[in-house]
Amino acid sequence: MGMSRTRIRSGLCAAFVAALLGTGVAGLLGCGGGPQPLQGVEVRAYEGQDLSSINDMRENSIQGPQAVDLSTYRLTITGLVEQPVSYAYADVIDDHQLYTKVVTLNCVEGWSVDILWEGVLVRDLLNEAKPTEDARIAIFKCVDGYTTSVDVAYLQGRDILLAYKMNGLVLPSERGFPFQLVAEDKWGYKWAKWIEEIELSSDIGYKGFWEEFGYSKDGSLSRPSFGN
Ligand SMILES: Nc1nc2c(c(=O)[nH]1)N[C@H]1C(S)=C(S)[C@@H](COP(=O)(O)O)O[C@H]1N2
Ligand SMILES: [Mo]
Repeated sequence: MGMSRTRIRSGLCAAFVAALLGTGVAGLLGCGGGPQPLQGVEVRAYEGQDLSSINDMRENSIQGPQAVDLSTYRLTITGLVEQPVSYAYADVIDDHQLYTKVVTLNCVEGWSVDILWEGVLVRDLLNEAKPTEDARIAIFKCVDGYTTSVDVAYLQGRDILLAYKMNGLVLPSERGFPFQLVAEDKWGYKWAKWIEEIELSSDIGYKGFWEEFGYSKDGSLSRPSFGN
């Protein structure tokens, strides 16, 4: 009797999760345990600070919004690493400490947004892949063909997030689902969206998509965005 009730409940739970597949929230919901998130409402203030809205961001990505299928999606860490890794979406989120932080994204076009980001530390993922001593830069490769790079030292010396949520909601597909780099203190073009590969390289002359057009490789907000 008790057995069959349990079976019905877990069957319902599986059906519930199955119904959510494709919306980008499956995998975030465990069955049983803590509170289950319902359809989300965007957080607009955090510890007394007003936040921007997801809708304040402009969509000007090189190929428009990308639809990523989680059933085939992998995030890989490749190149100059001792241990190449390949994560499913849930591996990234479930197997690593999650952190939140309010960080401002500034686009060179003159707009900015203050957003509460949630994600894992890029450093924690790199530690699993073990970059070799020759690795100087990390190239972020995205589903839309976009690329950009940051120094390995920047990722290892600071708390840099790979975000899967913004303002409390799973990243919408136009905002980079499943993952966006929160490239704190760098111009928006360093904030790679729809990331599928992080390649470690020794090529300090490497230029990503906008860098090829003359934008700075370093991309620090404290320096001019154009030229190096
Ligand atoms: N994959 C990918 N990531 C990208 C871009 C892009 O075109 N493709 N544009 C960049 C630029 S120029 C900015 S300002 C930010 C903006 O993020 P948003 O479009 O979500 O506002 O994403 C960055 N990341
Ligand atoms: Mo931008």
